[in-house]
Amino acid sequence: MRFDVITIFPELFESPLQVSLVGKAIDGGLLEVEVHNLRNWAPHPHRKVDDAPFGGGAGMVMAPGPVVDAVEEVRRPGGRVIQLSASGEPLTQAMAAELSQQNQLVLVCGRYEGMDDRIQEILGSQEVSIGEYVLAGGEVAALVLIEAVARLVPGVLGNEVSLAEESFTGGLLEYPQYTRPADFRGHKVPDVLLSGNHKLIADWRRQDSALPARSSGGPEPLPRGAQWADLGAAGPVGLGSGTPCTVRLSSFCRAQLARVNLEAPAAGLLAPTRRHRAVKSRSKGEQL
Ligand code: JAH
Repeated sequence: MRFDVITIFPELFESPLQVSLVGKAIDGGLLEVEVHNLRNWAPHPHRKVDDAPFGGGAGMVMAPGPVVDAVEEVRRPGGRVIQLSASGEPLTQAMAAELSQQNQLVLVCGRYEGMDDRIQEILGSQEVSIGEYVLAGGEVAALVLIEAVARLVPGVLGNEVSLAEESFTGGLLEYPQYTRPADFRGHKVPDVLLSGNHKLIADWRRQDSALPARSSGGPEPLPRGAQWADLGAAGPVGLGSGTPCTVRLSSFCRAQLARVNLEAPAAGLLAPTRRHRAVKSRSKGEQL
């Protein structure tokens, strides 16, 4: 797989592409990443890539000329163009998996207050966000995307077992992990993990699989008018799409929440809980 990055700060990509998994994948020839300086396509003698916004307002806008020229030069047939943006489509594990099937991704890193809208229009690029916050530019977001996608390219992750596990969990579920020492400053590793009983360990890990953290932790209102049911007992839960379903919650409550989310992810059904919250609730008798 090949990435072409368009940026005014190619230096930002130096060490992140040299080390760790991505660095090794590049060394091993599984991944090609070419970083292009946008100013190579900027007009002489000033090599300016920005200009004032039509209609007025603060700051500068990335001009369309250099970006469109750059992408048209580096893009190969079938290559996808992605603009990293604060308000694009959210990068998810599912999107990363889909992107890892592509032959080429051209990543356009904006700077200034944003990019001329005609860049997206002309290139047909997809706008992708790694989260709802404003960065100084798209470079760090592009690195995040490269890392998330690269490790899903066949052969890049040395340990294919991890990937198989991820396909089961969607890549987001994890159970708490521990290594030696079994007692660190009086904080002990759960006994079950030292028991050698693989069935018990598997059960414990299923029950204790942590859901992805949300910013506030705990339940939040469902979209489109759906309501949270009382999750302390069996009860009706709105799917958001108008399809009702019932979730029976037992002592495996958290694992079941995880499973429902896996089976109906599009419904945005159940807000994940933070691990520390769930751990606390376990000691209070399995109530969320
Ligand atoms: C900021 C152009 N989703 C994170 C993200 C990505 C890009 C930008 N901000 C946040 C950005 C300034 C100019 C892009």
